[in-house]
Amino acid sequence: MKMHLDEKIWLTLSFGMIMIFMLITGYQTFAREMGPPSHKETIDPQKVDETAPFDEPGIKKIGENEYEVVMTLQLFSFTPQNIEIPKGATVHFIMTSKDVVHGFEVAGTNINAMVMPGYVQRISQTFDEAGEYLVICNEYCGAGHQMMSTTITVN
Ligand SMILES: [Cu+2]
Repeated sequence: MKMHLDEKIWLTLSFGMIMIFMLITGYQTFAREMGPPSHKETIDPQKVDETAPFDEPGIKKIGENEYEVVMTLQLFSFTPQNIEIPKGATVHFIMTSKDVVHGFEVAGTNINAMVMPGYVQRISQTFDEAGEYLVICNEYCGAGHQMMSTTITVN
């Protein structure tokens, strides 16, 4: 098979680039442990109500202006509802779903996560600005999906 010199050059270049990208990604994932987390924290979605800490969803003060919010998501609500925290508080959300895949998006912040049945989702956020933040489910979860919302009030 006769190949044009230009074709050989481009083939070598593109193959080389793919190899370099794979090496960089592989190095970051395996040597630097920068890969996305996988199966980190699991839970039996049928037994959420009996499994700590989800047997007691709510807001808990755990330090100087630091709070822990244990939250369950279910068709079509967030538990607890209407969270209130003081300005500047750091909130650690610990969430799971009792049924299908839901979303946890806090408008006006960069919190935007999937909450899946069988998995525990953890997100920490410091609320430096006072106001009422709208929390919505952004994963279509059924006929009442558009009603699934709550608020976080920072004052
Ligand atoms: Cu939902």
